[in-house]
Amino acid sequence: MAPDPMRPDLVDLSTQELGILGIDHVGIAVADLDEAIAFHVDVLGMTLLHRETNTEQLVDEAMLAVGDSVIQLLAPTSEDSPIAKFLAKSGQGLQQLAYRVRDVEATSRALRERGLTLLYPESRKGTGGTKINFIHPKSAHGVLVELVEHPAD
Ligand code: CMX
Repeated sequence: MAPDPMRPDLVDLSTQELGILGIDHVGIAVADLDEAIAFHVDVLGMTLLHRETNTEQLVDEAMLAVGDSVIQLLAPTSEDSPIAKFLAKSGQGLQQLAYRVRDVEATSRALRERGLTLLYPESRKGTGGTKINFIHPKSAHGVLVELVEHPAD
């Protein structure tokens, strides 16, 4: 990224220096998790990697492998779930783009310093023992961006 002459206070950080390692997964909001898993496995030939309920995020979710990539299916467990709100407003579809990061607190801090709105003051529990935070879609060209730190990274 070229230095911004209007913001000499900002250091010229690359995605590597921000600790953004690559795309972790793409998340799809679905109404019925079993039906969506069956479609992705039986029709599209993907492999079911993992399934869990996240009581903090109020979602039933599944991770599926497609080649070297992963998609996440998300169904609401209650009317208060962000996924329930998304389904009510937009219907089923792409809900989030998730980047794998080395250190979610460090990346969140660096992005806040650059004026972005992060949803949580501290990271929360994500899929499979990960730590997560989100960039609000209004700060990221209309995309809900999840930052995911894996325990092994
Ligand atoms: N992608 C893009 N835009 C979105 C969006 C999404 N997923 N969800 C909401 N928006 C837009 C709305 O359409 C709305 O836009 P307009 O003002 O132009 O109509 C705007 O964002 C509204 O934002 P808001 O009033 O602040 O909040 P909402 O009640 O719509 O909630 C959000 C949005 C992102 C704060 C909420 O969905 C949230 O907290 N998400 C993070 C948690 C989450 O998604 N958990 C489930 C997944 C868990 C996991 O991945 O493990």
